[in-house]
Amino acid sequence: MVKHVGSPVEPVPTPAVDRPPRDHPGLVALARATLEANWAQAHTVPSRTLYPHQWSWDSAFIAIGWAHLRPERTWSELTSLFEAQWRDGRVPHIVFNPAVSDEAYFPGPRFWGSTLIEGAPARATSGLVQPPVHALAAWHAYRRAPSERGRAALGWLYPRLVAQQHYLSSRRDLGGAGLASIVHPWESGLDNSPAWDEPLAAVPTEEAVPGAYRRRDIVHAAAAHRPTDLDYARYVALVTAYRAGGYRDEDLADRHPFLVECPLFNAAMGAAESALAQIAREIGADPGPHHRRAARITTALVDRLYDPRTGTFHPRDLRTGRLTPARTVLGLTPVILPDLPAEQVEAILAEAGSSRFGLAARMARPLPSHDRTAADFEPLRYWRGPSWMNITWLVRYGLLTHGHPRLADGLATSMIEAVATAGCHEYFHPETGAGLGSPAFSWTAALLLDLLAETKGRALG
Ligand code: 2M8
Repeated sequence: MVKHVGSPVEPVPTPAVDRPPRDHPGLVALARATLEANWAQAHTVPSRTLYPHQWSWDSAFIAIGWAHLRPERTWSELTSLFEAQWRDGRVPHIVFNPAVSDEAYFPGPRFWGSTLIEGAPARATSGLVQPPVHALAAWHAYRRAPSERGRAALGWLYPRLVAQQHYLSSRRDLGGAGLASIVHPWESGLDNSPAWDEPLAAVPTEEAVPGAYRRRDIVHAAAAHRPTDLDYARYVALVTAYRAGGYRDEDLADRHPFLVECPLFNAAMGAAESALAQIAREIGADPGPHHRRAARITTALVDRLYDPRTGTFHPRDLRTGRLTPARTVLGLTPVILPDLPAEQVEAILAEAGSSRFGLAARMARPLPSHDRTAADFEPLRYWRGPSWMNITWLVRYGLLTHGHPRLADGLATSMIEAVATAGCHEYFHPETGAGLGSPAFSWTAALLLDLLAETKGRALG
C-alpha cells in the first residue's frame, strides 16, 4: 500500500542551528546545553515544545547521556520513570508533569484518565508502554560511570525491571508464543512506520467524532512531516478502545482491533533479560533465570518474526496471522540480541548493507528508518524514511555485540556528521542529513555524547 507519498519538490527545511560546532568539544557543549535546557527537576523532556512531559524509552536513552555529564541524573531519570510504574508492572509510555497544562500535549492526562484506574499511580500517566530498553540502558549507563550510588540505584531498579518484564511476557503474550504484543503503534516507538499500515488500516474510525480533539503536534511541527489526520483518528480510536476496558489486557485478544508482535519491541525484551543477568550479578542476585528467558525470547523471535524468504524480520499481525510486508529498519534491530543465531546475524548484515539501508564502514548517508527503494519511502515524514539517533545507536550496539566494529564505526560517523551539520534535531533527512522535527531533542544529544565518547571525535576527521 502506498500512502503519504511526499512531493519530490517538497522543500527541505533549513537547520534551526545556523552553524553547529564541528569539533568534538563543541559538540559535547551543544549536547550538554540541549540536555540542560530540557531538564525538568527529576527528568528530561524529549523536547520543550513537542513533547513537554516524560517519555518512557526517551528516558532510557537520555539516562545514557547523563552518565557522561552528571551520573546522578541518570538515576534520577530512571527512578522518576519507574516511580510511575503501575501495580501490574507496566511502565507507562508518558508520565505527565502536573505543572504543564493539559492543553500542552494531545492526548493529555484528562484524555487518558489513568488516575481513575485501580493499580495506576497517583501521578497521571498514559496507559500504553514503549519498547523495554531500560534494563539495557541502566546497565550501559552504569558501566559508563560506575559508582556506589549507581549500584544502589540498580538495586532499587532491579525488581521493578523484573516486574516490567513479567508484565510484558505474561499479560502481553496475546499470541501465546512467548512474545509480547503491542496494542497501539505508539507502543512501538516507531509510531508512523509503514510497518503499521496494514494492521492500522483495519482499525475502525466510525466512532471518531470530527472536531472532538485538537492535535497539538502540528502546532509545533510541519503537518507534512507528521502522521495524517486519518492515522490520528485511528490512534485515538485505539486508545479509546483500550481505555474503555480499563486498560486491562486479559481479553484483548477477543476485542482489540490492533495486536502486533514487533521485532524491535521483542528484541528489546530479550536484550533486557541479558542486561538483567548482568545487573543481577552486580547486585548479588541470580542471573540464571534471565539467561534462560533471554534464550527463549530469541528463539521465539526467530520462529515467529524471521521470514527466510525475505531474509529479514517483520512484525506479525495477530488479527490476520500474517507478517506485514514492509521492509523497515525494525527488521535490523534483533541484532541487539547477544544470542541471535549466526544465520540471522548474517541476514541482517546483508539487509543492512543492501541499497535499502546502505550500511558500510564509510557511509555517505545516515541509516534510514525505511527501505530507501520502497515506493512509500518518505524522507521527510517521521518514521517513514528519516534517520534517527536512537535506532542508529541500537543497531550500532548490536553490530559491536556481534563483532563488527568497522560497520559500527560507519554508523556512528554518519550520525555524528549529521548532528555536526544540522544540530541536535529529532530526526534527519536520510539523503541530505538536514535536521527535521524538534531542533533541540534530548535523545539525539544524549546518544551523541555516548558515540563521541567511544569514537573520541575520530568521526570528525
Ligand atoms: C513520538 O511519539 C509521540 C507519541 O508517543 C508523538 O508522536 O506524539 C515517537 O517518536 C516516540 O518514539 C517518542 O518516544 C516520542 C517522544 O519523543 O515521540
